[in-house]
Amino acid sequence: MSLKAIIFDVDGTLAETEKDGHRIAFNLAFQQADLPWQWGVNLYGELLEIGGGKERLRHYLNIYQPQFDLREDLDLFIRKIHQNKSCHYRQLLENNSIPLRVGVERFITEASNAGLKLAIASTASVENVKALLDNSLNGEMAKLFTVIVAGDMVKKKKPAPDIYQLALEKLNLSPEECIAIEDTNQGLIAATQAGLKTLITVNEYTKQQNFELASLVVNYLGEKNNPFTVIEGNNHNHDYFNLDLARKL
Ligand code: XBP
Repeated sequence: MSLKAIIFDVDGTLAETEKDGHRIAFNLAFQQADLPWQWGVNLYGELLEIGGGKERLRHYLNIYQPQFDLREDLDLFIRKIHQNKSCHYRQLLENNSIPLRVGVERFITEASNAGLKLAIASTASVENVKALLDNSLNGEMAKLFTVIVAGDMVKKKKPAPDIYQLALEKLNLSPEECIAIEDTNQGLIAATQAGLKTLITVNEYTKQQNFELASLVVNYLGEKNNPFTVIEGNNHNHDYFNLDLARKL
């Protein structure tokens, strides 16, 4: 079956938004609420095990702040902090946009020019996904994606396959006609369970994770003059990720 669409994860895959985006935004929201919490780079790496900003905060409260005297309803508290965090995140992107990872712009342009559909399947909230797209490629990036599914559009977040299944449904394609691009083990499990072949582009937070289900694991998509490093799998003699290699996965 021929390749018809590419489904992208967002945070960590399109851009390194976790350490310098979401993490900083959480800390600003804590400060704003007079909470003495600071999520350092290492702690944030541990917290990333939990997908979804609201779910991550709930986990942090349970595990790291069990004595915290919550004077209001827990769901309301989490919603409020997350809402403020999202405002800070969007502000950070507007003031100082986080660059796309190596090869992302080239590859999405190549795929789109070749008539393939592009989709997004993210655990982050839709607003935060759109904020990244609106602040990339001079505001032209969102237009390239036919389908954007994210956050609370499904009940179960990654590693559950639901978000990828929803993307496939909206694309009206079978998993054999698409590939997924991810950066985490949870994302890989989600995509694989939805029947998708998956390319992994690792980052500092995820490079030690288990990617044995992936078709190929590289450090980034790469460019002709900035080739990728293959970590696991068959690169079919390619130096960077392009459509020809995507069709061979
Ligand atoms: C990444 C996530 C998100 C972000 C925070 O999703 O797990 O939770 O860290 O975003 P993906 P929100 O890699 O699937 O794009 O605060 O908007 O949830």
